[in-house]
Amino acid sequence: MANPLYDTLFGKHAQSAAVFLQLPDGGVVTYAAFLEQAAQYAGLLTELGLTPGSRVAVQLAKSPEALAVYAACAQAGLIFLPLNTAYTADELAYFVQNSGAEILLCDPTKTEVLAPVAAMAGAQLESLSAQGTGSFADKARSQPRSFATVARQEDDLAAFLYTSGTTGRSKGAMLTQGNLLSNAEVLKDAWRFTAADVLLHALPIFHTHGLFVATNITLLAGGQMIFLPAFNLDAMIENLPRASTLMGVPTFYTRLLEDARFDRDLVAHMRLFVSGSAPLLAETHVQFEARTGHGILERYGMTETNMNTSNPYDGPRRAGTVGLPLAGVELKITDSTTGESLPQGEIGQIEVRGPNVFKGYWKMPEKTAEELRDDGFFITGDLGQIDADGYVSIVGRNKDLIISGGYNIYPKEIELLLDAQDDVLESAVIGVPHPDFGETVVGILVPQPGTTPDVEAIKANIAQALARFKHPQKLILLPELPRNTMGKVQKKTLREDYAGLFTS
Ligand code: MLC
Ligand code: AMP
Repeated sequence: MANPLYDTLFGKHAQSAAVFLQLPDGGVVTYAAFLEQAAQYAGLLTELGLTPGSRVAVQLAKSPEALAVYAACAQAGLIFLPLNTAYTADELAYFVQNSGAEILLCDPTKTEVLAPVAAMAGAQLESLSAQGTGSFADKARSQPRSFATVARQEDDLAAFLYTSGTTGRSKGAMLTQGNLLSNAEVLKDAWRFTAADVLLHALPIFHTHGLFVATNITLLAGGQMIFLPAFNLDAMIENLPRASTLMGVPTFYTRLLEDARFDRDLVAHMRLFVSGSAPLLAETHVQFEARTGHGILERYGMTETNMNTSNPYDGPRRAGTVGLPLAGVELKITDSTTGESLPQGEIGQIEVRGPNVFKGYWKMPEKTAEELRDDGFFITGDLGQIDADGYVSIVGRNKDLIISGGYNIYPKEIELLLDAQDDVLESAVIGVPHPDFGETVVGILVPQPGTTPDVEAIKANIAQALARFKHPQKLILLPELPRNTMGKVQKKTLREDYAGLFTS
């Protein structure tokens, strides 16, 4: 096959007049039209000097155009690097520089603030809006509507997704064509996706869940997506009657359950509800089933591995578990000190191996070696256990990570910033339970002796540096941090002390 990812997900639909995307304004995008658009983008990216293996950094609002850039990258053999639209210019600078992206695509409203970012990284800057305007769109219009697909192999890189680390520095997870394809194929079968499916798509398309899970499976099956720009309760209620499946983070489901319009009749025709990216509370699962008669299918994955486990399509979907390893995925529970496998039933670190597991972190061989073993097992940083029937439960994390509304937040990144603020001696950032986001961020500040930090000034500095979803919802001053006898900060104590901040 000339280009496995492009041919299998996109190319086979090139002549298809079937609908791919349904838009909120009532418009539709057919497969053929989508792929013509992608071909024009592939032509332009090539004309702009990008060659197979070049990185294409994009910070674009969710739209058919933004998705077409993904298809264009696949067709031209370029590495797609999508970035959260909430990232600030400071955050973006690191990604563009670190990845060596040759081009940064952004919204036309952001070109001024991002021009210095692109210039510093030596990247070209082009703009593309959700309405199809901007310099990139203008230049693409004169490109041919077909493009000679660049030959690639399964082992060639298709995408970089940045994921933060415990040291505070983000790492570019390198995903191959084979990683993405193998997972899409397994999930399409496991979840029985067909061309008759209409997926209600309200997730962002810069992360694994919305891009590689939801979109790739739909493409593979030849189905449709109702493509909402973001999650909005009214739009969800309005569109559910036309959908057959929904994929969401737990916040989607808790928000739907809070709305009286969300009842059994509204979703009686639905085939499947999938949840992932963060723990779905067992009580949410139970409440959802009682309300709708549908058992949410919970699955477990991550940026570096795509999906690892899933509850069964047929068979019990067990609340509080993430189901069984997917076909082709090996999963074991190991002792975090020795790395040895633990007997069934014991709690330990989750390790996975399979065609879904990434190639490593871009230009970070030491980090890669720490997490990806020579024998191919990836140490996920999640703690879990396997029951007698093979169902996996995630019981905690071996990594200092907060998941808020499905977004990962690494405390170290925020602590480094807080520590650098005037009159701050040190800080600790923790996640505490939150009714809407599952967890949310709280910052604890220890003042320099004899000083009182200016909390408002600190908040302003955080706003300048970090995406909104990473901002601590509360900053608390404490005279000192709890430490154990070794001097290590006891975050567990802090989490217990502040557990009721947002829930009681
Ligand atoms: C938005 N805000 C958040 C937030 N999302 N704050 C914390 N955590 C979040 N997740 C901010 C907004 O900027 C806003 O700030 C305020 O919180 C309230 O906004 P909102 O309107 O209530 O939120 P909303 O925009 O509706 O977004 C919530 C959400 C969204 C849950 C719909 O965050 C979302 O789509 N999350 C999905 C993330 C995702 O796709 N994760 C998959 C990762 S892949 P202000 O200042 O304006 O009030 C992965 C692998 C795997 O993990 O297994 O899937
Ligand atoms: P990310 O790095 O954004 O891909 O997030 C991956 C992390 O999300 C995993 O390592 C888990 O900690 C968490 N995660 C994903 N799915 C689930 C789930 N169903 N239940 C609990 N945690 C999950």
